[in-house]
Amino acid sequence: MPIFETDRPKRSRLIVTGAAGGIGQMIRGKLDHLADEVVLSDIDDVEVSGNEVSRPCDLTDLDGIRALLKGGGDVLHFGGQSMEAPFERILNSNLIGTYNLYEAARLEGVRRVFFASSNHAIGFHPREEMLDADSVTRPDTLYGVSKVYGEAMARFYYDKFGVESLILRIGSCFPKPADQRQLATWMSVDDMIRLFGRMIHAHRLGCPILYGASDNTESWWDNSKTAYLGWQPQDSSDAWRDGMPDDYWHPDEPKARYQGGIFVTYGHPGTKMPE
Ligand code: NAI
Ligand code: 15L
Repeated sequence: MPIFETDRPKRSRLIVTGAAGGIGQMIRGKLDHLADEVVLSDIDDVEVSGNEVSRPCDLTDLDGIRALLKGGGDVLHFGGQSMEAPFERILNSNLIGTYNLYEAARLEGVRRVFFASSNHAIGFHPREEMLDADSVTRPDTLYGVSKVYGEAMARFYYDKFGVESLILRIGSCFPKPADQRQLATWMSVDDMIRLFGRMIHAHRLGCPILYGASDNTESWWDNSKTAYLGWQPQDSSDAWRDGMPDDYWHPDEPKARYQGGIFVTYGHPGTKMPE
């Protein structure tokens, strides 16, 4: 049954972590219709305008995250390590950081979280395989492992404490697709904003897993099991198909065989950040 936008009203507050990052900077300024006040948070202060306020906070600081979430509002959780990195960094920003975010949500009464997961949680599936919300995870990096952990944290906080999450395994969210692989994985920022709308206005969200890609002709992901949200991507990578450099290597090379692309070829990233 479709969920109508009138089901749950505009929020008084929307909190965005990772607001200084690539996606954070693309979405800011496009959230006014979803909330009266948009709270932008990253490690350092971020530039604000209109209905935005800046509240810097390190995700490793539980008290700081509690202060950020005090007063409620939905959370768009984009903060964290967004590439492969030594375990120390993954541990701090993604494992401790995600626990702190969900624990602060429970303690401060936040009911709804958008969790920015990644295609690297499933990156070792071959490109010929169509995945859906029930596909097993096959992380391709320690970074991908941290996203599987984040998805489990989201699910646990829903089942046990009722904190709802929309888990989005984002493909490649950039202004435009950068290579042949991204013709399949690309997601436009406007399609992401439309998804925030479904998440915020849905009367019941639950804890669905979705794949974050636009309406691209080449597709490895099937979102039909979460069609109850009524999200329909409207953009497509096809506009960039002609003229995209042919960088599809030999078809048996791992970076061409697997959905995670070049991430599957990375070696162990080490444990500690260099001094
Ligand atoms: P990004 O690396 O540009 O931004 C991440 C932000 O998180 C940075 O501004 C950084 O300062 C902040 N951050 C990191 N550790 C922090 C900490 N301990 N405390 C507070 N802030 C911290 O990443 P991007 O591209 O904007 O991605 C956002 C999220 O979406 C990430 O979680 C990433 O894993 C996920 N994602 C992004 C994809 C994309 O295509 N851009 C694809 C798949 C997932
Ligand atoms: C990700 O998870 C990264 O955060 C992003 O920078 C891209 O590499 C993206 O995946 C991708 O697979 O294209």
